[in-house]
Amino acid sequence: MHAWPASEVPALPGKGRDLRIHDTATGGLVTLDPGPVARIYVCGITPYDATHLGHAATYNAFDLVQRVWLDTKRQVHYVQNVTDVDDPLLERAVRDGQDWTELAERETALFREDMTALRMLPPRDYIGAVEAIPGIVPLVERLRNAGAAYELEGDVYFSVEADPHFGEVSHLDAGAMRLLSAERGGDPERPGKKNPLDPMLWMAAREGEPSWDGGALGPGRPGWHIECVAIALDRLGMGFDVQGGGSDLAFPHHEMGASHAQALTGEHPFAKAYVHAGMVALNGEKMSKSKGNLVFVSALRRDGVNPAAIRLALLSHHYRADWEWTDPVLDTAVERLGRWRAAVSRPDGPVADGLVEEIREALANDLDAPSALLAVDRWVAIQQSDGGADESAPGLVSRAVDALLGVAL
Ligand code: 5CA
Ligand code: ZN
Repeated sequence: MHAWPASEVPALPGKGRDLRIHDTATGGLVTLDPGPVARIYVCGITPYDATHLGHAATYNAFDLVQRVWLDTKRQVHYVQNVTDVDDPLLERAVRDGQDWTELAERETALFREDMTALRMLPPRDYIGAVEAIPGIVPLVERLRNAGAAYELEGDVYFSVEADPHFGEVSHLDAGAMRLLSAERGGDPERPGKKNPLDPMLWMAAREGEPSWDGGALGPGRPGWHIECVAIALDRLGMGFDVQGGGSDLAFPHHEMGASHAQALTGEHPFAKAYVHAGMVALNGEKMSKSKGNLVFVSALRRDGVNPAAIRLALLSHHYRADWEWTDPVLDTAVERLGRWRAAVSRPDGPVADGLVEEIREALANDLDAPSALLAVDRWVAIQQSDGGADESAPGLVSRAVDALLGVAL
């Protein structure tokens, strides 16, 4: 699958700092030490509805990770999937009487447009679940041959006992796991499973649903977690730097994915850090496609809202916080964008080298974008009150805000 075009990342003087970030598995901050090519896998959308601000906030967090790494003069191998076949997508297609492939293609195209408008850097590999199926089948066969998977009425389940590290990503107790499993695509109540938490690896073909050749597994379609594992192992291999997504993916998705990969390879860990973004709410509830309480990026753009203002609204919240989208959040961002644009269009300003370091410091400290915005606000305020004679400063500020925060002034 093709991704979307990259916006240019302006070069900055000096070099950024190594990223310290919160890792769900250890429950604290870790300083990442990627090689010359940093490796990150970020879970992509299930394309049955347009990009909402919750998605945008999560992808914004991982775009910052990529920008911090680029600023340390590393390359970044960023992989993202598209869950272009799964229960909710098929259910939505049936509900609306449309072809599921057309629905997925249309919403993925809109997602690309939204990401481009928001200046999110694209992944190097953008891979759909459907195109990953030929790589998924042999992994499921291997798990079954190794005794880490079993068959139940034609479906194949992963046995969570096969991974001695199961539970070490989310650290939940069995009761919480069971509840979340039922809420998030699992089937803990199904009779005949060895452990109620065991997730499906391969679902035998169902009447009226699409299916693919599964070799010895028979025709069917892949489970959700193995999709991301197959893509990540194929493109990045074990022990990559960051597995990313919203906090609702910590369990079961990232827990199960880690266990699949660890059972397959006998190695640990799947990812060196598991990084999770907070949930964006609307009217007091998490924005979600299933609830329908959504603000779409494309709708805001259609209403004439500048994508740079949307991005500033996202950046004004710490990525790990749960927060609420409200009109004042956007109004503040629109006002800030105007102030910043006016400032960088002036012929001179206060020396900005220190500001660049402040932005770098804030982002390296667990992606503290709100502090980075406040640092820019301070430079703008000093320029307004005292002027400043450095003719190169407005250009430097503009380049730093673009390179590190993805906001074009
Ligand atoms: N396709 C799977 C991942 S493999 C999936 O979860 N798709 S999704 O479309 O439901 O979500 C895409 C990303 O947006 C996930 O990382 C999810 O955690 C995040 N996300 C969904 N809703 C919100 C929200 N309200 N706030 C913040 N992030 C959200
Ligand atoms: Zn995923």
